[in-house]
Amino acid sequence: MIGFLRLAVAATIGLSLVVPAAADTVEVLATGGLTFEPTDVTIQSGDSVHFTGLAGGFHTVAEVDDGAATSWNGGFHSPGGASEFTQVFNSPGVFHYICEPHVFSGMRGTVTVNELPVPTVSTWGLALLVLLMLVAGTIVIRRVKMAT
Ligand SMILES: [Cu+2]
Repeated sequence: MIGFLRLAVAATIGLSLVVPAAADTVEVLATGGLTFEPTDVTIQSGDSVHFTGLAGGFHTVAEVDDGAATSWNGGFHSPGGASEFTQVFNSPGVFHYICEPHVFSGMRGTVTVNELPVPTVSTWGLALLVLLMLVAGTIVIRRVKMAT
């Protein structure tokens, strides 16, 4: 019984300390007004941006260097004629993109990707750990009392 409790407590500590952050997906809409809404988004490393509304307005999504209008740099690029496009960002940095047909109308945006935060102890993990420690402590105290 005590061996099982030790294992349970150790597993709880391990699980509560390493809680991977779930990857998020941010929505960006290519509008009829020749804008990306929102124009600038900030995400965490590992998150995605989902671009929609591309086909209706003949929009594209193409990464460019440093926000320049024409320096297509071979980064992410929506397939031609796609109605939607998803890009996963696994590296921190600032990524500028344009709509190629409408770049001179100012149709552009940026994705700022921040470093993934250091994992922290989750509230539920901590609560479960405290509960298990209370149960284990109670059992140990009862066994000590029974033995004496
Ligand atoms: Cu466009």
